[in-house]
Amino acid sequence: PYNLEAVEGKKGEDMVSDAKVEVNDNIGHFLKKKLRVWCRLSNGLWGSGTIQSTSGEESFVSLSNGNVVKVSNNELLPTNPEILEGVNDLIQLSYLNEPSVLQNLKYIYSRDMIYSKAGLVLIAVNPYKDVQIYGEEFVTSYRQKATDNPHVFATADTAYNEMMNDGISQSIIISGESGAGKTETAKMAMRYLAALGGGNGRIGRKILETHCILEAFGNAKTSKNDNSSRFGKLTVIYFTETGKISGAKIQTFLLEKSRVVQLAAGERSYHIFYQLCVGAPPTLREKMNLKMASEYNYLIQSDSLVINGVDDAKKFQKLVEALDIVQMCKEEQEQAFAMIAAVLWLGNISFQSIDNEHYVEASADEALTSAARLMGCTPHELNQVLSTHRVQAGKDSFVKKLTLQQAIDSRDALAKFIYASLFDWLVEQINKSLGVHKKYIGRSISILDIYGFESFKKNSFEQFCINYANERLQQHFNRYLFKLGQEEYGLDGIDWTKVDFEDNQECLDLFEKKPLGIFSLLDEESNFPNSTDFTLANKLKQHLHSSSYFKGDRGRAFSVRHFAGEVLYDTNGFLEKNRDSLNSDLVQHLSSCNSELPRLFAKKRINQSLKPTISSDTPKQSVGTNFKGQLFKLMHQLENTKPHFIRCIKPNCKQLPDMYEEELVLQQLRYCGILEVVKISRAGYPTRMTHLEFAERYGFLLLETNAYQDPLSISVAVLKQFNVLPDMYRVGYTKLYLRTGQIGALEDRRKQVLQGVIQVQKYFRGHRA
Ligand code: AOV
Ligand code: MG
Repeated sequence: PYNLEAVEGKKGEDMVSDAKVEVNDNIGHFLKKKLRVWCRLSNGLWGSGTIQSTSGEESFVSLSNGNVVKVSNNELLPTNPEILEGVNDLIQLSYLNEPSVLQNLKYIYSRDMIYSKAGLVLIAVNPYKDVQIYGEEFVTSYRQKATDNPHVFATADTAYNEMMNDGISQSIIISGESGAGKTETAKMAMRYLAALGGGNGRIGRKILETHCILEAFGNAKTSKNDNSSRFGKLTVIYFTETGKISGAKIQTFLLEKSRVVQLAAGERSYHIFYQLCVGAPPTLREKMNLKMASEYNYLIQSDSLVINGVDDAKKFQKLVEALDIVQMCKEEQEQAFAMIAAVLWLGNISFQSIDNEHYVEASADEALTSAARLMGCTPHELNQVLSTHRVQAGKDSFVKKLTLQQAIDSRDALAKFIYASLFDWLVEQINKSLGVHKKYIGRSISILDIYGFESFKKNSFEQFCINYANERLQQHFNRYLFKLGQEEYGLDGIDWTKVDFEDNQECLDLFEKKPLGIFSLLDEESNFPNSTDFTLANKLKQHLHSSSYFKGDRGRAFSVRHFAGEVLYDTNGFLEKNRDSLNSDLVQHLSSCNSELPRLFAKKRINQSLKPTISSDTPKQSVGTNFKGQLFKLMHQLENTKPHFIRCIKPNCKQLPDMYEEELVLQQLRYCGILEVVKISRAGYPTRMTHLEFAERYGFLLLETNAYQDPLSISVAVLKQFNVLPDMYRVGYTKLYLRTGQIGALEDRRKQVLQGVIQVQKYFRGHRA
């Protein structure tokens, strides 16, 4: 085992290489020498203290607050020497244990340096305040590689350089719980890339302005995050041969539609509703008969109309500026806002019974007339489509009146459809504006920012889909960092001690297996005419009880053991949301409206339903199955890129600065396997290159060039010449494997030499001229 005394007083660097891969160090040495240790306290947290005495299996530890506690020796862990406090990369810790990792992150966080690394993974702890680390001077210093402190800029820089050097498309994959900082991190990564590949600046600026638009329409205040993304987003930025941005494409995933008509207490609907209500200029207000947010039923149901510290009116100005920048004309902007107002007025439509029967019609009031006008139809037509339903019986059709609940459902379905269609249309418009010439599609950097893992008091179909997406992403993370890496060593003849990790394939099977996985069973039940949320719950319990990731609960509920914790789902509404059926009358109605957008939305829907589906008895692909398919495609897309992972950590649940809740942080580190990542990284050789790649890249640096012929000999000669220690690399049958940090010196040397060559060329050119 690694001897602490022997290296105390040495500088960090040496100590690290001495520390090797000792992970679960023997505490005996610490007991004997009465050193500083971590001990687990009765509240489950870790405290640091000094051993006073040991008898048998127990020790007395004097804590830093003066208290002395008696603890079992099993509850003691070694601390790291002070010189290692606040290391940039967790792989530098001599003793790798949970309290040490926690302490290190806390130390860094308390100094407002929110980034650190766990081997190949960048860790970002949400500061919940403006930290002064994103200014132009930071961009410049990362561009010039003047600093090697971990930063999202550094990660983006690496992705860019690898794309340029290797010609391989890259991805920056950001994960973490809701509120952990994914969206902010993604924006920073794009800002840096825009600065690097800006070209004439316009396209970069456009890409950055899309955030403001998509956040207005796709983000909302939830109980976890005031600006929570309610859709998933992949932004692919394309680059030319010379590294300039040539265009971009945004791909979105499953927007949470239900929020438009239904809100949980304390939450808000999409920002755009409030922004429009308070920010629209007088002429626009008049045109749309716009009122304040507090007058709309869809918005007042949750008692939350404003967000602390957010000026919705100002945000609206920004939104309009952004729409201008992506070249959406004023007319189109107005059409989009009219759809938002139409949704709001739809929510105010009320129904009254006719002739004392239990059938209803819409009250002929301001809401009905305003909604109708905004959609481009008459109040009469709108009433007709909301309160009746055309039924086809053989060749004949007749009109059926609706009950109150049916009419409300039909109104809400229309509102949701309009909103979701508007969102898709906006993304399409933005993509047109960012459009990229086919010639340039090739090198790209994709930035993935999805909705984070969520567990509320009540979890429905939306959380179910969101958490499934996170489960998929976690597997990509695991596979890349653990599985593939380790398998490769074995195949290439490298000696290797395996590091265990939690594979979530079984949990994914629970969702995806056919015919007995949740999605399949859900589809089956969605197609039964008499099914209810209860029959669905029973079916799931009946078929899935044997999975250790599934647990049936009372009534309609069931729970899933996700990688990030157990979540209890309520099947209420699952079938309806999965079917997402829209009465064809509503679509017909929209297609006959006078306004352009409703007609466009209807046309798209009709085209979609004409597309052939996999089996003839399912009229339309369900939402769940469709989402699953989208994610498979996404994963496939990502597998063809070199990934760069960023893990965002939420330091507290209150969205407050300077507050570090150890238990919460620990949970997140555990769930995503950060400790294992560190173990692998420091035991492993994360830089891999084939002998040929290596020889081609660095071979020219050799002083004695003629002595070597084959790539392998050239590679080894390079390593020797640059004094890379034997323990820092391994030679496989096909590849070279290097420990972290080894390639840096070689790259620097290569750059210097190349720069030198360019200088010489310039010199000669100058002389010739
Ligand atoms: P999320 O994207 O991970 O949640 P966000 O990126 O929206 O989380 O971050 C939540 C809030 O934390 C932001 O609105 C900021 O106030 C703050 N924040 C995050 N990162 C930073 C940073 N680097 N500097 C300053 N403040 C920050 V969700 O989309 O809910 O899964 O669905
Ligand atoms: Mg987000």
